[in-house]
Amino acid sequence: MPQNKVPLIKLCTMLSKTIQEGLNNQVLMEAQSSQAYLAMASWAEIQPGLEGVTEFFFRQSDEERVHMLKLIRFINERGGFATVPALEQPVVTFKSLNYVFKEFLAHELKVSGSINELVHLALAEKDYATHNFLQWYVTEQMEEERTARTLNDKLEMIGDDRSGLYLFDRDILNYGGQDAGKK
Ligand code: OFO
Repeated sequence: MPQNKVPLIKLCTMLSKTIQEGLNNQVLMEAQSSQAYLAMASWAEIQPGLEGVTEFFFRQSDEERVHMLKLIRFINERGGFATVPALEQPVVTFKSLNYVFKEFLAHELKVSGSINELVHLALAEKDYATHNFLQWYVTEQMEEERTARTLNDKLEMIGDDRSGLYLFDRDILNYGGQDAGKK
């Protein structure tokens, strides 16, 4: 090949096939999270008086997209190929605000489980760079689970008290979601 020609395909990858698949599955999961929270934001926006909850889920959706991008960049930087996945339509209507937040917590627990599996895989494959990269997600999941639990506890406490719900909506932006776009 002439010296000034750059090969179109990187010849070596530092990611095993298993790790690459695992990371690409996580790309899908973060994209699904972003869509799921976008649907929650859109539902909240057409309910009366949920401006805070609406903004919280719009931010949460943006954050998940940032998490997805971070994975895509890592996979490609390590010589792999991040594949952008197709997405199914998320749940778009919700029977109550409490149900939205229960779904939020359930979703975060599922994502934590998936991150834990990936960490386990990285160790089993002796891929310490990926293991190190994933620690950011471990910490992030701890924070997001805590936020989701706290908000569920508050809603439980509030019950049907409308002034409590008013304060919940007013104060929700103090919990999570404020880092969207910073990572
Ligand atoms: Fe991607 O941070 Fe939770 O899900």
